[in-house]
Amino acid sequence: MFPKSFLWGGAVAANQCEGAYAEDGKGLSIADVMPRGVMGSPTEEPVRENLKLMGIDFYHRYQEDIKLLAEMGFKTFRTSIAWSRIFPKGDEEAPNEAGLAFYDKVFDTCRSYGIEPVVTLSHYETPLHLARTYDGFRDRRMIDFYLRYCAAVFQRYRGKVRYWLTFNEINSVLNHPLLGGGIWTPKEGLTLGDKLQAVHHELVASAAATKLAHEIDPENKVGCMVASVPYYPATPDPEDMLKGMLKEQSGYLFTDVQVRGYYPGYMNRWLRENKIVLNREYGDDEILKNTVDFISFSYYMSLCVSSDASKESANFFGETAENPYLQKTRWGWPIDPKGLRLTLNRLYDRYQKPLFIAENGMGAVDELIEKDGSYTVEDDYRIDYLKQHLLQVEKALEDGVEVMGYAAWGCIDLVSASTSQMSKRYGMIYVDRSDDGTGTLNRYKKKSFYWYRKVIETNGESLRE
Ligand code: BGP
Repeated sequence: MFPKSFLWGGAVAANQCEGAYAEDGKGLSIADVMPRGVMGSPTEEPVRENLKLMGIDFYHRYQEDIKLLAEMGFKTFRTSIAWSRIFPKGDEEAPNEAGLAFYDKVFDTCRSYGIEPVVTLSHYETPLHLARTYDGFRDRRMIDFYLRYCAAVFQRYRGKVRYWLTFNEINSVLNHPLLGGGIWTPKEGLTLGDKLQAVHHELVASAAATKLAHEIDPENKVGCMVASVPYYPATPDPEDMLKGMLKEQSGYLFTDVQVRGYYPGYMNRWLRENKIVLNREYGDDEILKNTVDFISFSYYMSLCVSSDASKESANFFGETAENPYLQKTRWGWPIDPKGLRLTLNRLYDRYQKPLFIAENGMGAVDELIEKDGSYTVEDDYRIDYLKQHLLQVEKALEDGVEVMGYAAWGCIDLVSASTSQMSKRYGMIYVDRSDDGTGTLNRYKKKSFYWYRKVIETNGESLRE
């Protein structure tokens, strides 16, 4: 059974839906120069092919969009603040009033429908100037720029926003340094030490932001946000098992620090083995003790590893082995609902903190059809995916795990983070826009819209129908 207070809802990110990339004083962000997501190199200037420049025009249509989410019965809406709307370059002294005013309207609209905003402070959208001038979080000065931004929004939205996430998928900086850490130097030019130094700066920034949020409003609840991927051993060979454990440590590193307040022992082994000396300043350990109130994570898949190199192949997710028990999405993401129950249990066993599923969903190609004089999408595949995952959330609740809520990723279609495509859709609301940028931007309700509305209305009871 889902608790009465369960936060049903969905999630988006500013850079993938707002558009209006240069309006009302907004500065450029890294997303504005990544026309191919992580699949290609960033460009010097924004180019027209970059679908994120217009996104789904949420900037001008937020009222219509939030109204639709309210119609589905949303209790929560996770979005991010585009840092470069508030501090266009990132290192200014004073915030941009027009940017602040925009989010006042967004959060007020949510509140008018009784929707609780969950706000990510940095979701793959570091101001471009900070990336290019400072090499993002490799530079310690980023901590102060980030905190200045946090202070401005914590003060401005005091009482309007109570749930904050410090960095989206903070562990992504290891694989995607530009996306996760605003690091302009190409990935190939970075050592593990460079990346761990940036990690340290982000962790200190996150902990200091947590402290600040609590000082500005004791009602604030701050969460970390990690991409959670369980790694399964390809066989019962202890070597495979161990490999999975080591892989998982590169994710746990972040939650261990953000939830426990200090670096785990295996971090010392990493540093020793790779001969890395981190630059840690006096006082950092004290700051790290400001731990989060809850843990949020994205869950899309499990992956499989083998100690036998011939069984692994290089792909989008690194070196992984095939899992013969799982189907994949069209983009090759393994589908594993039971892995979500496993993840929830593992995180809860490890930390005993409330968990919030900040993202989950399936990217798919949808076909808009005409039905009863209107347009819709018969997305039974999406309904099935979400249903199977939510049934596992319910099982985790029965296991005794404290789950605060569930936010379906891309509840309204938006531009993909990894590929920058529009055709990789997650939504329950269809947005008429194609990969070539054409389309009316009209919104249409998919079959999953009505399905999710019923799930929320019955507090999960209808999942068992
Ligand atoms: C997560 C990101 C999101 C989002 C999602 C789906 O990693 O936090 O921003 O986009 O993945 O990924 P994609 O858009 O690449 O399909």
